[in-house]
Amino acid sequence: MKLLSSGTSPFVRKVLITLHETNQLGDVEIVPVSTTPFAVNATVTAANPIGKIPALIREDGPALYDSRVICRFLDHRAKAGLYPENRVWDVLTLEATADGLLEAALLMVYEARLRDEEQRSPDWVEAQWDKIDRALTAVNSLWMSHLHGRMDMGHIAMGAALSYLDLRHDARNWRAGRDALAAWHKSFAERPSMLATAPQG
Ligand SMILES: N[C@@H](CCC(=O)N[C@@H](CS)C(=O)NCC(=O)O)C(=O)O
Repeated sequence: MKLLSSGTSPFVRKVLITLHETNQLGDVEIVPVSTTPFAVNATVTAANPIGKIPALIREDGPALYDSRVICRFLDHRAKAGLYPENRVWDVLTLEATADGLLEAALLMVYEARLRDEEQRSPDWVEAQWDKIDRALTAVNSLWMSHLHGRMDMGHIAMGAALSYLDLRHDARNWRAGRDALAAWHKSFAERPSMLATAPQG
């Protein structure tokens, strides 16, 4: 299998952490690509018509996307138990919260990098940050006991999301007033799978 990948994509990182945690890294060739909405990559669109990474190219079936589908596939393939039946809706909701936060964080980056100065909307950027702010507050108040339980895909998605905030939005100081979540992330970030997938490039 081939994983269309980039060294700084937090959605790719979710998949890489999952590959590490489920011991499947050796089954996947990492293929670095670069793609944005304005510089579409033909290798990516051949696998995923939406034009986004990660995409997982398989020998025995259509390419898989997006990160949620790929991670679920990898969990199923390894029988790793990252979506335990007794709390699967919680896991999926926490993963959706992390992914939603990440989508807003990425849109903020795209606004700054891909749009000309006169096209940018500071209000729109702040509205994206508001989504992130609400998500972080909700996780810090509602999800800490889940995060302190056995590791599942919710943990992996949240670990990747918080580390992306450190990478791209450090100045926003997401930890302020969220001691519980900050402490959880500090410990999760020390996992070998997190250390091995630190952003590159
Ligand atoms: N929901 C998707 C989001 C993936 C995504 O936004 N990937 C970014 C890189 S971090 C991308 O490929 N952007 C290119 C584009 O938006 O055209 C997933 O979970 O895989």
